[in-house]
Amino acid sequence: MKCRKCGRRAVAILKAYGLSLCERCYPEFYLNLVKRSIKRYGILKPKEKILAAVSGGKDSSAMANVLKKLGYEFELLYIDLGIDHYSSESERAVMELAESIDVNVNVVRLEEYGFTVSDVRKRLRRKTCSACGTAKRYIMNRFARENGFDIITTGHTVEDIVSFYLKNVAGGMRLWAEKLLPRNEPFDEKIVARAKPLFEVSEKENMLYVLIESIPFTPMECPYAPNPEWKEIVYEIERRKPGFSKNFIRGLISEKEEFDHVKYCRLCGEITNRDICSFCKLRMSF
Ligand code: Q46
Ligand code: ZN
Repeated sequence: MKCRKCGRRAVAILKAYGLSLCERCYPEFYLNLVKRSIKRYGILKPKEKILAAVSGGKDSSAMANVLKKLGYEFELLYIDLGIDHYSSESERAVMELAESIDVNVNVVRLEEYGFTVSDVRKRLRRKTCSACGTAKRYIMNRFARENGFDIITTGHTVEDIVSFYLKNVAGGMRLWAEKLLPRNEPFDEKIVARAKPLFEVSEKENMLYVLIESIPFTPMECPYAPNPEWKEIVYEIERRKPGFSKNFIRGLISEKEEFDHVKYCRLCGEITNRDICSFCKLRMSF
């Protein structure tokens, strides 16, 4: 297959966009993709002091590189969770990444708080990921606040968001959760805003970007990672219906926006998201 832009051999076959690109044209496409979402959803604001949380994996490494290329000023935060070889390998990748983009990197070790994720694994076993998530959120927020950062960015992808949503719905949990939004504003002065610059980007797109651009990352997976069954479901739907995940989250966001802008019908005063409610509109046709 040939590159749609220049006719060279295509390496990126992007079914969601009906597009094939070569390794020279793909990075530009990717940068524009992220730039567009940041703008469209107001994910980052000018002059914010950004703390980019990185894990050493492909997604957050792609995020840090793209923020740099788009001209943002930021520092990195790596949290050493104390997961044996996985943590040391991740830290090595983060140090290489920081050097490649010439950005300051901060390291916080969970051990400083008296335990590691491996300790959690030994004692609480099944709750490893939820405890690890609690520790990461706590450290990110506290570090950012104490060091004067305005916003924390994470490398969450479109698959993270869609799989989280489906899992919640299937488990009978409430549909609306902060985790689904591209940006969360703080509701208290102790909380630092959070943003997901890659929330419209897929893991495959990140992988292509880090490989083509030779961005340092580790392919190693956390040994405690749970069975990725919900993500596999999302990949399977995406395989059969290319573009599903992106359309899905765009739909979620616009639904949320409508929800946030509750209005009252000009004619009857009932709740609606327009000027005149659909019932009154219906009545008007009789
Ligand atoms: S939560 Fe669970 Fe991750 Fe923590 S214990 Fe490993 S897999 S690192 S994203
Ligand atoms: Zn090309």
